[in-house]
Amino acid sequence: MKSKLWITALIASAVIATGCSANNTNSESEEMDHSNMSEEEMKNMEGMDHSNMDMEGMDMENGHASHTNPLELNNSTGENELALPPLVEAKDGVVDITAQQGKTEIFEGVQTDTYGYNGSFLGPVIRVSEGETVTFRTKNDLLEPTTFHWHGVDIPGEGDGGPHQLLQPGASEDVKFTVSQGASTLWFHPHPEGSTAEQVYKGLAGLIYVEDENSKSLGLPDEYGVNDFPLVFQDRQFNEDKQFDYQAVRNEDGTIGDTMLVNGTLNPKLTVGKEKVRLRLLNGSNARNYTFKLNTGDSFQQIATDGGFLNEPTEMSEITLTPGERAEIIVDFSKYDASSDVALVNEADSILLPFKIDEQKTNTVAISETLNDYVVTEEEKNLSVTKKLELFGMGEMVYINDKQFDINRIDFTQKQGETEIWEIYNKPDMMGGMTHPFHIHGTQFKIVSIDGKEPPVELQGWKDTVAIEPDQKVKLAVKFNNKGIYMFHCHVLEHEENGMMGQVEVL
Ligand SMILES: [Cu+2]
Repeated sequence: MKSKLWITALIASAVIATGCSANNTNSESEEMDHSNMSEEEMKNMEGMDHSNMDMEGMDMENGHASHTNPLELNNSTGENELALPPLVEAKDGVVDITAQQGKTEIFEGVQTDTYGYNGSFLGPVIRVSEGETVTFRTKNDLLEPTTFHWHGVDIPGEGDGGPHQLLQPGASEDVKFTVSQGASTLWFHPHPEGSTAEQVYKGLAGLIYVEDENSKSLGLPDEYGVNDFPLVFQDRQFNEDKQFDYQAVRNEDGTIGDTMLVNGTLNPKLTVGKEKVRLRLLNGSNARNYTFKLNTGDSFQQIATDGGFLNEPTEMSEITLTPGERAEIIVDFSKYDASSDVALVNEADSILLPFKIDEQKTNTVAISETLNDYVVTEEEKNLSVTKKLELFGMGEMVYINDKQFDINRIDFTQKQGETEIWEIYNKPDMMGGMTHPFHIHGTQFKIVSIDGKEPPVELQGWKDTVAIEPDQKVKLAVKFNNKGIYMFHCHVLEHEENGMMGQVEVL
């Protein structure tokens, strides 16, 4: 089987080489070029059984290579006001979170079968504060096993919700921990081995806001749903009946779609005041990357990375997020008026989220010039590399250090509270390779260097997911504050599922 797969992959590689760029961007829309393929090869491909043998890096149904995110995104018509997830806080120290199935009217008059937390689709925003001891009372009301993984949360391994903590249908579990990290926008999603990608695709994803003393004193817009908005970006592909048919559209190199949902809303618009507004961006997609910018060409300020504030608001004209990554930005709408055509767009100028300006709503906030005291110390810069990881492959043949995930194998150990330098190299393949968003559970790390250089200012902050381009070598300073077993993996969910994942045990 293995050798057959390799041959298949070689054919596929040869075929898609023409249309594949080294960068996994979504700016291109292209059909696969079959011109350099022999008739014999074409016949073989047509006769192939896709049910148990997928073409690596290639989606035969749609006739294109996934390497380049070829499905173009729709433009939001802006006909629907953006859905705002319910904001929940602990009551008597407890937050109830139930994974359930339901039906959601995404398209007018049509019920789509979906998954959600505490509702039919997606999840709430759970707001906690640093120092607070909280119990997440999780319950699985699905008809299949799931887990509850807290992405970016500094939490003991036994509560992390990795593949070891499978919750059977009908089962409940309390996850109690003390919030020990600063203000940040984190998220949660399932992580069961073999069905993470499909469960997320159907709607299991929610946000966690951590607040602290600092975040309240910075003058940042922080009125939820007024001048502080969560934005969860997910591309999906619906079938003719407007249903998710994940298995039909699954792509081994990352499932993408042509239909943009923001907070689960199709064709969304967001009404904002003529004022500074804080947008908390999450790339919650299985595989698509986004480069966010304003259609006006105006810049905005980035204030936070995955796990906390940047030291200063940073002027940006665009920002790229790979799956799992977050950023907080401040957009100053005071220079626009009700007639302005302002929208958040993607790199290829597809309209993601048009804004409507409500001129009656104004507020002058003075945002602090200093937000954080993040630093990569000289000591951390001088530490030698103690863990080396090599990411390689595509499709079903994705590896970390030539190995695929085995739940019974611990790949590394690390001591609690000790900083180690992890060096991660994305080894290119014969086609150049693709960007892998590399994520470590249970910690926020610092990027020490990218190809030996200091990271750009927008990456000088706490991170839990880092985009590593082909042939790039990234050094991370990693410290775990808790003990237990944690996953590290590519956050292209299909890559993770295909084995691009390992385990570190913190002792
Ligand atoms: Cu990957």
